[in-house]
Formats: sequence, structure tokens, C-alpha cells
Amino acid sequence: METKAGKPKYQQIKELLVDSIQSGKFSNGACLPPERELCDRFHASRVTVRKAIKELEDEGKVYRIQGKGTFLNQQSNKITQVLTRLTSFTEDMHSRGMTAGSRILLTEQVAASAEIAEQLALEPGDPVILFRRLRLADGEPMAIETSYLNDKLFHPMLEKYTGGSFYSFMRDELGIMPRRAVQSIEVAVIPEWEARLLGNPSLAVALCMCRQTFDSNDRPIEFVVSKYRSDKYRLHIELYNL
Ligand code: 16G
Repeated sequence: METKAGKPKYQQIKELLVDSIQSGKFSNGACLPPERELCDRFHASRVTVRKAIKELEDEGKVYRIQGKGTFLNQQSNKITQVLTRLTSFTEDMHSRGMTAGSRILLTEQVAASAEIAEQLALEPGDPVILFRRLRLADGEPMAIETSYLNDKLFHPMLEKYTGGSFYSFMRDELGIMPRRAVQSIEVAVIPEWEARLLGNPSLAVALCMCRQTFDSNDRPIEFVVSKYRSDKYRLHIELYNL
């Protein structure tokens, strides 16, 4: 068995499984060999094999059916976003071994509409920063993100923010920690100019996620409308019957 030295065992197993999947050793919809067989094949414990499979599951490359086994996902070419942790776009891409990028489309101060004021606990007409970016993964457009930020908290960004992870900028430059968020998801019809910007002119709908994020003092700090490419993105969520 060839392994890449210096990496944790579960990571090596994960990579070997991904290689097997990509090289067509398992066909789409096929079941992975049973855990015990994988333990023997990789000379690894059950805990290690399970950890590798759990990560593949979180990334949407495989899915489990209880009592039946672990199957390859037919749509594994899509990016899977796991909806259980408050992460940034940069972190999401990084965890997939991809490089996040952005093109700033707009940064301006505007008066809050009634809806934005409510989301940011402000009064209608209060100043907010409207901030729009095209988000890229390995240079390819993935989402258009429009953020509304309380001007009182974020005013310095107008001069200081030049790109990179906005959550890192928030933490490092402004000392604001994103702590929790409320997010809704719907399918939204998009205009042609957005489809073009997203790199697929024939795209008719996007996965539209609206996130209201709170800091460690439970103040609403951002309201973001993100339109993700429906041809590139899928969402993944684990459910429990408690
Ligand atoms: C994600 C968030 C967005 C946040 C951004 C920060 C969703 C739906 N939205 O895209 O609210 O502003 O990450 O990303 O996930 P950054 O730190 O990479 O700029």
C-alpha cells in the first residue's frame, strides 16, 4: 500500500479511497467495501477508517444508509456545504483543498431599508455599508455575496479592507467575532447578468442563502444574501431523531 508519509493515517486512507473513486475502481452508486475489509486493506483500526469515511461523507463524496452500507455519491463533482458550523467561504474552500478568492464589485454607504434595519437592529435610514463580492474557488466563480453591515461598527473597513477573508478582517482588524448565525435557504430565479457573472449564462436559478450573523455579545453584525451556483453547489445536513 502506497501512503504519503507525514500525514495522519485517516487522511492517507481518505486520499486512497478518493483515488480509487476517481480512477473508477468503484462505479457511481457502488457500495464501499465493508469497514472490516477496509481495516485489513489499510492496516488500520475501525476508529481510523470511520474517521476517513466520516470526512468523505461530510464532503458529500459518499453517503451512508443505515444497515446497508456506504455508497458513492453520483453528484460528487459538486461542492458540498455542510450546514452545521458557522464558517466563512474561505474556510469552506480551504477545507476542500481549494483556494478562495473574491472580486469586490461594490462597497458603498447607503441608508438602511426597513428590512435591512430590522436585520441589523437599526432604524430605517441609518447608515449601512453595502458590500458585494463575487466569490471564487480556485479562480472559478461560485457565488455573488451581498453583505449589509452596521456602519457604526464597520466604518473603518471602507478604507482598510482590500480583499481576502472578511471574517478574518473582522476578527483581526476590528475585534469582532462572528459567534452564531441564522440562515435561510431557498431557490431563487436569477437575472441573466448574475448568471453571466457566475460564469454560466444558462443558469436560471441559484441557491440563495440569507445569513444574519451575531457577535459574541449577540449583536447582529451582518446580513448577507449569497447566491450560490446551483450547478456547482449542494447542501448537506445530518439529522437526528432524538
Ligand atoms: C460565507 C457567509 C457570509 C460571510 C462569508 C465570509 C454563507 C451563506 N455566507 O460566505 O455570510 O460573510 O462567508 O467569508 O455561508 P470570507 O471570510 O471568506 O470573506
